[in-house]
Amino acid sequence: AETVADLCEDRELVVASNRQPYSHNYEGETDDRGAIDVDRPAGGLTAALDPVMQAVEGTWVAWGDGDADREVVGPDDTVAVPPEDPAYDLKRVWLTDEQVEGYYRGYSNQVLWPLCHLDTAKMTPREEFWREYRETNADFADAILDSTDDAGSDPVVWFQDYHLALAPRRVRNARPDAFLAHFWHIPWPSRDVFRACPQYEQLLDGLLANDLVGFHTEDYCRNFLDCVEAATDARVDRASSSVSYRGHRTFVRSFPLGIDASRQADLAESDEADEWWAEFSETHGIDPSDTLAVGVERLDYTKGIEQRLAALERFWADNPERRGEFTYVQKGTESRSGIEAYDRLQDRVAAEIERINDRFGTDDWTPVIYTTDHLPGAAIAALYREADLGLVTPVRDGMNLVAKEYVAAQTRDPGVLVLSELAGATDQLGDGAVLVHPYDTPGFADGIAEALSLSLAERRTRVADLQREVHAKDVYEWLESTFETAAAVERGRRSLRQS
Ligand code: GDG
Repeated sequence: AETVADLCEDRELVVASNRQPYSHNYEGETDDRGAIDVDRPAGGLTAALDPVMQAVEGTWVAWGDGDADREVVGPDDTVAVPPEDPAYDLKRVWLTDEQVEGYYRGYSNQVLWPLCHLDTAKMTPREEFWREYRETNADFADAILDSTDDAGSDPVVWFQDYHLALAPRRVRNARPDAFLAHFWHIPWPSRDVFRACPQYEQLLDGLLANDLVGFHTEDYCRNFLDCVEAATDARVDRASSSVSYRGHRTFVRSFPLGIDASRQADLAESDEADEWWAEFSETHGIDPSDTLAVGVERLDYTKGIEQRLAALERFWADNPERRGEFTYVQKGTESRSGIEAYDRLQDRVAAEIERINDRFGTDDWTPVIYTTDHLPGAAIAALYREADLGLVTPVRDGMNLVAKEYVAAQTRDPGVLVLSELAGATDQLGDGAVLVHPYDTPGFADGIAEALSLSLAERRTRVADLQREVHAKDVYEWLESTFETAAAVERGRRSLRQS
């Protein structure tokens, strides 16, 4: 919070993201308009940013959803949070059904998401998706401007992710004095892939209104600079990793996001984790002597779940002695349902698991235990802790925080991280993991066998190395380095203005 306070001094800090840090809901049945409940921050990023926002008393602009969210806001659409000790403003942006369909489910998740994960065949660039995306970005920008109107000069605005690529330009036009930063949580594709998007120029124009654009890895930064160079008349300076465009300079930097590693380790050792595991292992007949692998994700085609199931099937086929003893737990929460690619994936994953279980399963052993439930954090930590292998094998992933959580949760007999070459996290964790290629089924199956063969001493060394990395580069370090860089860029900008 100190680094953030340094940058913000007497300036207003505004964070803008699609998802809100707190959501309000009616208790009990949906049509019971009685007491209102608050859902707490869930994700690691929200949990890390929340105390910072409390310390600097900023404003968080996000999509508000539902009647209870509406009931608690004031005339400026703002509610003070956290509820028990209000410290900062949550300003809600309301979306029409058309906006939810076009901006969120449409352009964000059926154009930008597949584009940035190099799956252009899944792109659905409908005209109305783009229209709603533009309008919603304008709504976000207006809400941001509204919340900075009466603040002192030079507000600091920090945009999160691919939902808000256009908002920075509109804020910039109205507030040339503002300091604008953006963090992009998913990969940035190479320039030939990026061109597959019909609106590639407008997207770059929006993002280049920022003073600082952050990505998880150096590769994504380089791809971004390549795109800017190929598609605009901007001047790209590789030495300083910056872009001069329309009289404005944008710095491009990598900030690999981390997790709250200490919290994850504590969760893994919590009573709640123990209790959940006792019940889960009992229900599914898992013995302490069994070998266990785990996969934790949203059901998304980027996560490589089908490819992983193929490799596991190959492993059981090649290693019959492991049947009855080596079990895989897949936690796959439904996500973005109603979008065809996601509905089809859900069906295929369920069918594949059923087929594999029919092929190898016996009266007292199920090869793949499958749950689509959203589990409490302690349950996820228990799964990580108990698993001998953490299978994190996306076909493409901006970072992948599950890989880091698995590492941090190895508080007992250390397990092995089996990691895809194609995850952003591989830059940091590749050395201590067993690396596999998600599409190389036989190689992947061999990787599983290799991971299972590692000695205790070898597993300890690997986990110790990985834990050092995950604890040193945690989410708090990420915040600090982001704001340190932002402050340095801002100092440069001011001295330029004065000269
Ligand atoms: C995007 C990028 C990037 C999952 N199921 C449950 C649950 N989870 C939690 C995990 C983890 C998080 O969700 C998933 O984070 P990832 O990073 O793995 O993936 P995305 O959701 O795709 O996130 C990604 C990230 O943004 C951050 O920049 O790393 O590359 O795609 O924390 O533990 N948590 C609980 N119950 C569940 O059932 N409590």
